[in-house]
Amino acid sequence: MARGRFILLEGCDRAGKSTQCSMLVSALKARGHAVELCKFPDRTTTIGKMIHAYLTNAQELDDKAVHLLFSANRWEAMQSIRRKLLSGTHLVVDRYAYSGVAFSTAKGLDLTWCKNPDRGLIRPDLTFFLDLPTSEAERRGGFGEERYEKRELQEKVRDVFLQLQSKEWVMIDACKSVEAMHHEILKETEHKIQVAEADAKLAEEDDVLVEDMFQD
Ligand code: NYM
Ligand code: MG
Repeated sequence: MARGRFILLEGCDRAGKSTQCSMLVSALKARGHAVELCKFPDRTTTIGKMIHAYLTNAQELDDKAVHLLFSANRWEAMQSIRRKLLSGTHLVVDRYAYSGVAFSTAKGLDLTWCKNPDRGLIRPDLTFFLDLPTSEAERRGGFGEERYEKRELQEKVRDVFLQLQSKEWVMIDACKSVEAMHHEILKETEHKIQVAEADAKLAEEDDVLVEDMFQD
């Protein structure tokens, strides 16, 4: 049996990631796949609550300390993510380590320093980057409510994201309609799943997880 695929959606704030994640989960479910949604930061855990307090300006924290909390919030989810993927459940993930590096580097921390705590996390099989010009993001509702939702910072964040781009990335123009984006994302995801299933049938070995985030 093929393990589940790790499908990541990344992008700046207000690009439409959460909408696309839930549409993708529903579409995959409707096609009979076992699939779950995961979101980072996961604000429900003890670490996630500290992150939430920081993001909503209820609490001040050193930039490096909060960077490590975001990373720890991913590490605390790894056992559960590994178990789900190995049992054949696909995961649609709303933000991950690329957001971690992009936001902290944009604030002025060193890029390599930012990557280090996330090294060895499970690597996504497919990453969609929802690309939206900052001027357009600003026009969308709610921009400016949380820490980081400022034009100058978002522009820097986008630059770092683009530096981090790797071969499993698919660029999505987030100015397109919700439906058009969904169509593209679903098509690429289904293709990825079909190839994995076909490979698993042919292969002698197990379909293994890759736990080498940022190790190349
Ligand atoms: N963010 C998110 C980080 O700064 N580092 C991280 O590792 C992650 C996962 O948190 N502005 C930032 C990006 C967002 C903010 O995310 C909250 P969301 O998706 O709006 O809940
Ligand atoms: Mg947000």
